[in-house]
Amino acid sequence: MRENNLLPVMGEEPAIYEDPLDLMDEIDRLKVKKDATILAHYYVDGEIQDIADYSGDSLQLARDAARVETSTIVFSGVHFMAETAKMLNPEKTVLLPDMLAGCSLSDSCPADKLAAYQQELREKGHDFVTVAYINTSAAVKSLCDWIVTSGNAREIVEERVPKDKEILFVPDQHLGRYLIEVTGRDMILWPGACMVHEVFSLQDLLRAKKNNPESIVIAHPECPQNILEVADFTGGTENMRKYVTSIEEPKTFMVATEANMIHPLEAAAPQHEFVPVPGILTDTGETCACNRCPHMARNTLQKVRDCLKYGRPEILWQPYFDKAKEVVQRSLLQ
Ligand code: CIZ
Repeated sequence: MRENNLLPVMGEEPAIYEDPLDLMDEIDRLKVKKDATILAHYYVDGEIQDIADYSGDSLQLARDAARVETSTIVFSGVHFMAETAKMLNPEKTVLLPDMLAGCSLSDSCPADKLAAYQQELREKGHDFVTVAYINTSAAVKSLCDWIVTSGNAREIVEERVPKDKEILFVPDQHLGRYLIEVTGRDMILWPGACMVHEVFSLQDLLRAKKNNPESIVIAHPECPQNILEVADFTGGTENMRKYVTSIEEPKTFMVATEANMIHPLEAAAPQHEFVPVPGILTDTGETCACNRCPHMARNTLQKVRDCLKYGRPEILWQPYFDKAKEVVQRSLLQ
């Protein structure tokens, strides 16, 4: 159970304490009354993952969203994920518990800047396709040729992006660098990074590994190269889950991704111990709890209950969704 139910998120007023078990019961009742399905990303609090109808990574949740039959989808995650759900199932009312749940990667690549850069590259004679990580706004997606997630990026780049084209990869430079390494395709990289994966402490990871040489380091490809170099396994969240379940003998895993990922890993493979890799505050050199995404943390049981109860905040259809939808469908559903 989360102990910090009373803690405010990013400058908000502290919430009034409500018993999490009562909230869960209320959410269950409202879900039926409002004909809703709850989707939760692996990076939200474990208690929200537990009450969700489906939990998973962006790829799986996008596919789940496309198949939802209830009239309402509550997407407990961040804004770009709820936009994707709306594009894939436009007739549904899609609710996001907190409209301010954004993404540092998405913010690093605004649509107007991307359009200007694409124009500049064309004027310089580059013949390229734009491949975007799913962590981008729908406006950015509408300017791209392919959308990838950490779960299908390698496959899309290897099997579907024409070999005779250059690739502009946005917005995550670390995932892009990893893809260059595993696919052998050259890419022009946008200089974005995830605020959580950018700050893992290599020093702490090496110390932990030295103290426990038998431990296995699993890292997300959004991590910088220095972390991936010491990882025994690199993969997105769903691949991490599959990897740990494939090992029967109890092990200790050092996990270099958002710390809430420990919850589905423990549920899938309870024989193992999972230790979150801490982040580092670069200006002070001190370790911190920044392996938690502040945007994902905006999702609380109270906000899930409130959005079910009041039917807002809602993701509304935008004109650029039509173009973005084509790219998303082609990339994630076919
Ligand atoms: O694709 C996703 O859901 C993200 C953001 C990370 C992951 O690896 O699942």
